[in-house]
Amino acid sequence: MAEESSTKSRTANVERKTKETEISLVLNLDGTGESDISTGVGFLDHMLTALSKHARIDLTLSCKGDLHVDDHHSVEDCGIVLGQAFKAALGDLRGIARYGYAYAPLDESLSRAVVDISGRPFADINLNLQRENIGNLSCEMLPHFLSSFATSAAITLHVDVLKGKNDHHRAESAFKALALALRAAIKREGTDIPSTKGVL
Ligand SMILES: [Mn+2]
Repeated sequence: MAEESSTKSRTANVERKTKETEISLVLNLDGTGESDISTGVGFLDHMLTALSKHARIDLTLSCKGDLHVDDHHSVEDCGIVLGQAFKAALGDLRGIARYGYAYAPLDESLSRAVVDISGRPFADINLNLQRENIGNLSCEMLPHFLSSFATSAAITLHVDVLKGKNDHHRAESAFKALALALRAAIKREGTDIPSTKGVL
């Protein structure tokens, strides 16, 4: 049973349709970092491509949202669906490292991400972005995306941009730090449930 658990592929396929967005997402946590992402929000595509690449997670994501309103529903709902898929793909959490943390720079910017795949939804996100928008993405939606992801994935997530002068760099270093932290946390190390409670 434990043997089977450690070799089982960790994948998920989530479809979600509301009056605001229609999203289709396929995730493989044991991938190579291949992605095909089209959310309608260019900078979010750029961030999720980096997340996939550096977490070594395969991600196919398509979102058709109400961008005639603004980017809010599309960005938030992509975070929710990514979290749902992440939680589903992880399954019973047997054998995973559970904790992960990483720093990632991008030129002058430096970010830190700390993850606990805990079953406890909590996010504290400080990106310190200065601009209103990056392309057609509202900067306020990036912390909202990360909070929505953490809540629906039922993980504890702290992301802090520690340094930076350029918002594109700040955001990208944050997503790269998150990718590296997730990669460490989802790594399969054994067959135990990594909790003194025996359950996560
Ligand atoms: Mn970039």
